Amino acid sequence: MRIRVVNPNTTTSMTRTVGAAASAVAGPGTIVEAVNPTMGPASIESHYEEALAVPGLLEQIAIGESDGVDAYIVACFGDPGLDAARELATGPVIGIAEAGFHAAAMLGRRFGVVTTLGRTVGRAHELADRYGFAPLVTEIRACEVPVLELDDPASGARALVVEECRAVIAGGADAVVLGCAGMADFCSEVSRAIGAPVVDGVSAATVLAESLVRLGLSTGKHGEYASPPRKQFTGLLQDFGAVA
Ligand code: 5HY
Repeated sequence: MRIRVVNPNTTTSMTRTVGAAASAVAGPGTIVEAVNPTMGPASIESHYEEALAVPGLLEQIAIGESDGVDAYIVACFGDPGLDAARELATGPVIGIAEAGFHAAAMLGRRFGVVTTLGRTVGRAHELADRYGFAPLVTEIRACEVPVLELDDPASGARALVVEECRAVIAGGADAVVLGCAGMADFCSEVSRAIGAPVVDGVSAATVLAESLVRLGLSTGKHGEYASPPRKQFTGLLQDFGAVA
């Protein structure tokens, strides 16, 4: 099977990070392809950047459909464009927040989240609510390291994430979800440091996508996620009318 991991921002080093995380857990029969748009924000840390990342994400989904991809992962913790991607895709489309929450919910009574900037905490709460996990979430904390500084040793990101994850466990959570695709390569180190389960949404989404494909399951296309109606688009988006 072919799973396409779409990093919706345009930073190729993050695309390599999420591709490596997905490939590390994918089964022998799974081909993992990590991609990112050529247009859009270098990172997604605001509603504005999230909105402007969606056209590039959808372009990658459309390309995946013509390539015969079996499932997709939206590798950004805001799960940007997830619903629109499901309208374009045949196979399952899984967001890393969605996957992380589902996995963490099976590891204990309650879980917490550690994300990047405090301004993205509200979005994470909104997603937990949408996916039905709000009653299980103890808290959502921010390490206050910008996405693009996570892999800069000078940022002290790893130590800060450990500190915030330790606080989440001290606060009564049984597990922690990492709130950024760029933290995917922190997961094992942080879990060892705090002595508690830490979930990386990229890895969780990969194994969930594989399982759904293996079960022969795909996105339901008879209702809300049916292909969008064909329509004229103009200006910068003029080519998106042909995508649907
Ligand atoms: C992510 N932003 O996973 C989110 C993290 C965040 O560019 N990739 C990004 O801060 O919401």
